[in-house]
Amino acid sequence: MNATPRAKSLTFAVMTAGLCLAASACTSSGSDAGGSDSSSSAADNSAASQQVASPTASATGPACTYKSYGGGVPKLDLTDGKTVVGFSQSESTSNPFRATETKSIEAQAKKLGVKLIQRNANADVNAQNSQIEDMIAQGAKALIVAPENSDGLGPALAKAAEKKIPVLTIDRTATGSACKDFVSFVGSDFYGQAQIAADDLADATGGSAQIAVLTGTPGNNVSTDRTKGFQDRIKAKHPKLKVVASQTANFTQTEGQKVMEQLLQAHPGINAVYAENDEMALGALQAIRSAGKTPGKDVKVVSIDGTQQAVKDVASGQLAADIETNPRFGPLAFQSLQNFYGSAGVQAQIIIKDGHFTSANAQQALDQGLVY
Ligand code: GZL
Repeated sequence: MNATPRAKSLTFAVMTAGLCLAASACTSSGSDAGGSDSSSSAADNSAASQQVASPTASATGPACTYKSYGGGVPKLDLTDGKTVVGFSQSESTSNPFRATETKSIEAQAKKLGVKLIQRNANADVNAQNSQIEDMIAQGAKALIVAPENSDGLGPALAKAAEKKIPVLTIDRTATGSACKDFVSFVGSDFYGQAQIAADDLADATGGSAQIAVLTGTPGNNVSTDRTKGFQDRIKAKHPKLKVVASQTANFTQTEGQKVMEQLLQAHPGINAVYAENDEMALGALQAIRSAGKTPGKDVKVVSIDGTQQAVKDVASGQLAADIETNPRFGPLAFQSLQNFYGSAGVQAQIIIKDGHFTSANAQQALDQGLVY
C-alpha cells in the first residue's frame, strides 16, 4: 500500500471574463465530474499550484439562457444597481464553509454593484422556503440558492417559476431539471471527494481498519454522494477497510462529538473515521481524545471541506487528510448569471475541482494563505 500521500493533478484558476482561465480545461464542454475514479476527481498536493480565487470548473450539459429558461424570463442587467438578487444560505455561518461561501457571494455582489438581499435558513428546510418567498416579495428578480435539502425546495421553486425568477443552485442540488426548475448546479464532485477519502484512509491504515462513518444531514446530494462514493471505493479497491458503524451527525461539530463518543463505546475496535465534513471531524477528534485515544496514532481520521482548523490538524498529524470543498462561489455564481442573461448561456452542471490536503502540503497551504 502506498504509504505516502498520493499526488494528483489539480489547478485552481484566477477568474477572468469567462468562467475561468486555466491551463487545464475549465469551462469547456466535457466534464471529468464523473468521479468514477478518484484520479479523475483531481486534487493536487502541490499547494503552490493552487490560487486562492474561484476554483477551476468543468461545465457540462446544454447551455441555458433567459430565452429558454422555464419558457423564457425577462432579460436583466444585474449590475444596474437597481435589480435585486436574493441569496438563500442554508446553514449557520458558524461552519467556516458557510461563512466563506456567504462572504464570497457578498464580495462579488459588491464588486459588480449588484443589489443583494440574503437570508440564512439555519438548516431549516421550511424556513428556507419561506425566506425565498419573502425575498421574492421583497423584489428579488434572480436567486442564488444553497439548498438545505435537495427535495424540499418545491414551494420556493414553484413560486420563483410563477414569478419568472431564475434560480441558480450552488453547493447542493435541488430536485428538478436544469433550465426548467433551476438554471444550473454549481458545486463540487462529492462522489469523487469520497473516493479520494477512501484512498486516503487506506493509505493511513495500511489498507486494513475498522471504520466509523459520520454522515452528513440526510436528504441532500452531498451526503448521498459522499456516502456512496466511499462505499463504492472501499468495495472496489480496499476490501480490508470495514465499516463497523455509520451514523449521521448532521454536519455539526456538537453532534460529531456526541455520535463519535457513542460509537467508540459501542465499537471499541474502531481505529479509523471517515467524516463527511470537517465540523463533524473536529467533534470526532474531541471524542477520540476524551476516550483516552490519540488521533493519528490510535485512530486515523479523514475528512472533507479543507477548513482552516482541519488543515492545521492535518499538518499536526491529528487528521490523516482533508479533501477541500471550495466555497468561494461568488465569482462563479455571478459570472454564470451574467452568461445566462447574455448569449453564452450556462451549462447544466458546473463542477469545481477541489484541493487535497495531506501531510505533504498542509503546512505549505496554510503558510501561503490558501486555506479558508
Ligand atoms: C458542500 C456543502 C456541505 C459542506 C458541509 O457543498 O453543502 O454542507 O461540505 C456543509 O460543511 O454542511
